[in-house]
Amino acid sequence: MTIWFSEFYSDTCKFDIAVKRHLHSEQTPFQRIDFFDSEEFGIFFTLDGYMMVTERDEFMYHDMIVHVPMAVNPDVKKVLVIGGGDGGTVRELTRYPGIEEIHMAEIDERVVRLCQQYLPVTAGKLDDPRVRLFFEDGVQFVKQRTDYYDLIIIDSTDPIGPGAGLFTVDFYRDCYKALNSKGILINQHESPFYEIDAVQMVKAHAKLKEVFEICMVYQFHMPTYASGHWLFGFSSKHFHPIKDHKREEWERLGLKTRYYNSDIHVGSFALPTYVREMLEQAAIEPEWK
Ligand code: AG3
Repeated sequence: MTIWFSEFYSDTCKFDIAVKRHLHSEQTPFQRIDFFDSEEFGIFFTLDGYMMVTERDEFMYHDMIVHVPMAVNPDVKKVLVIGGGDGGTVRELTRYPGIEEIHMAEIDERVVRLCQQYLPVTAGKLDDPRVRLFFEDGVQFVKQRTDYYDLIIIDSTDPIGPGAGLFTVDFYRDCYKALNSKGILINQHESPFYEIDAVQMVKAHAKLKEVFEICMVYQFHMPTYASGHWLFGFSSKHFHPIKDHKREEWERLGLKTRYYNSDIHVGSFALPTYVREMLEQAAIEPEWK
């Protein structure tokens, strides 16, 4: 008998992975956490039934969430990661010798501890001396900082459950305040294809446009997320992701990456027409604020 993990992408469409072993299941005060082992994707974990990280494709997500902003401002010294309890984003950040301080505000300590146990390659740099973990709500955490970070990365779940507060105008305003005058904000920006994700994509863009001077969206291929087509937001006070792209400077760092490269950097901001149109039409509605 084969056991399958299924994630529904709509009422009539789902994605299945054959499970070799269900390694762990736990309900925390915030969410349900499950770890599985599989032939195709290796070990993977889900929160409230939604895919978060698989051993096989996490490099795509973590390359694109970190190296895009770092190739725009390689002088980043102070970074805040909100969410990201699996440690993949922090791992990529620790590869930059110039980064002095990495704060991570993760609401659920159990995600961190279980990823350290089951996904050590992803979580393996959380003990870097530059990293400080705060097991706090990111919404409250950013309120307490002003003019401090060069880069904030919102490595969140979808806007349901504990991640909902990370998709509000007030939260984006607090992030703006916590960033310095050259600050960049990267956010997990959902996906354009299935209705349920596309609605959130449009809302997030409309809200970020209210707050940041420069507000762009870039795409990447993510096999284990709905439709395989996922987005990050690049919002910024000063740097433009293409005009200020420091191609040579980043390449001189000599970082070996499996997904990101300088051509992908530029290409990822070229969006399909249907996505561009959805984003252009995104406008804030009073009840979203
Ligand atoms: N963050 C979750 C991205 C959204 C997943 N959504 C979904 N499967 N419906 C992953 C954290 C990686 N550090």
